[in-house]
Amino acid sequence: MQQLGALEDLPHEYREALTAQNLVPLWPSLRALLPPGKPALRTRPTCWPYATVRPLLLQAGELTPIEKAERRVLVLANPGHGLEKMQASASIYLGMQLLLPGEWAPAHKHTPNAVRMIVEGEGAYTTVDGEKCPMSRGDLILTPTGLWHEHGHDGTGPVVWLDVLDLPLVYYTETSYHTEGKEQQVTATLGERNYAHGGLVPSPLFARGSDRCYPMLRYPWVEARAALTSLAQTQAPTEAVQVAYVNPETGADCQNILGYSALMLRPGETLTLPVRSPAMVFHVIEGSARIDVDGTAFTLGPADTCCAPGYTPVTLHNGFSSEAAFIFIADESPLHRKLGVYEVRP
Ligand code: 1HN
Repeated sequence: MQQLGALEDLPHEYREALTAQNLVPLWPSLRALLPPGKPALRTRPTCWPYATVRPLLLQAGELTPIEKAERRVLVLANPGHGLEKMQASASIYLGMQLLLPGEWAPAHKHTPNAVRMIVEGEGAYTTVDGEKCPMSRGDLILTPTGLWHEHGHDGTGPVVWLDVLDLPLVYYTETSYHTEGKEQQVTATLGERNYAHGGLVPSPLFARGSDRCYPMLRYPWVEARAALTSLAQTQAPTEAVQVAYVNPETGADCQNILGYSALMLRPGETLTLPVRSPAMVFHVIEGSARIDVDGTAFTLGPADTCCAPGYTPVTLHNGFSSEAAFIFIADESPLHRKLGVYEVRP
């Protein structure tokens, strides 16, 4: 490959003349912008064990009242991007949020899309677009772009959830902002009930399609788990047991930018994932797994979270011979497909 000229090769006065006119020579940066064969990856394989996050999050509950935080969150920041960037990967933001009994996180809406994966506790709920969604371990609740949302807690113990947002991308595109709102009236029954039976959607008077862009906001863990365990009974042992969280009206990804799925690792199973362009996040719901990201191995138990950069080999292994592991996965594939940069490497 041709070695290109460096900035230092240019006369000092010439460089100053360029700078004074807001001009920059491309060739000294061309190889860094377009590295050969594979992108330069800032995203580092990183693990956030819940045993280390939880006490610090509970301490935040003592140090900072909810009124002073609005959302009491510890961000899972990837050191490869710099902690101050508060991103897990190029397009994924992760945070662990704590809500204590009686607390209230007031209504707002914003341009980034969010989902919540409930990690611990009972009695909290989030109201999204007038739909009051109860929160239980493993439930996935969508808060798509532009929908009002607020969180409350009628229970007795701490409730913790994992927030996943496309905030780094939305922020980068200079489209990130929020609007404060008033407490919502609960106006809708749970939309999920209309899609509780596979392959059947409401079709009143032969019409088809909901008038809502996001007809299903809550994906209960009992349903996702049941789908995985029944798939495991019919799937060939060589096929991965994985389900995608989709819009039940269209079958498309449930959100525009990040994709969500749940995976069951059978007892003793080892799964080598295809090497793909999107970065991924793994969060263990039940059981445990060893996740090997190009030679960096993490052992994850319930509520532990890790991330892997794109273009990188990832192997998942369930060392238990008797118990299945259930893993929630977030990735950047809807974004990569829309951009036309989605790749699977041989
Ligand atoms: C947000 O609105 C929530 O509503 C949580 O709970 C985390 C992180 C960045 C920006 C907005 C929430 C967030 C957030």
